[in-house]
Amino acid sequence: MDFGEKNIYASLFNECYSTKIQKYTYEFCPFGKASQKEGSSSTDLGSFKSFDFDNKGELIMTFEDGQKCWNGPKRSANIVFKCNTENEIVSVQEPSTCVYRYTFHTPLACQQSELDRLNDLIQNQFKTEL
Ligand code: MAN
Repeated sequence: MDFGEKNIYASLFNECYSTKIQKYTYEFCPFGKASQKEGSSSTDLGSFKSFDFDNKGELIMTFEDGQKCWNGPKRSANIVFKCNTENEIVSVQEPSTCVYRYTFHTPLACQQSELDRLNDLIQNQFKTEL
């Protein structure tokens, strides 16, 4: 498995994240399972299948073979990783019934170009203060 440059994504092993969004609490454990909870009931949204970069260079983690949807497919989830300061699920959509899309913020997804841009901002700030 590809854990990214310097294997940084391996640090997500055995971690789980969850966020309450309206009536559901959405959870996922990278390399484990994704679920949707409501009160004491939990619906399986799938198990970890793959870890790929899309055409925008964003990392997508795919979970498949979850609990079957009434009159529909087995539930599945795609987790889109975006560069930000905290590890946090910030939104979950259901673009088609029983197909879920999480947006997950993590500093692990920051590319060198984004770090360079931040560095430029800091340098410029410093210059104007001198
Ligand atoms: C539950 C939830 C929903 C899903 C429906 C489908 O209510 O899992 O997200 O759309 O089942 O019947």
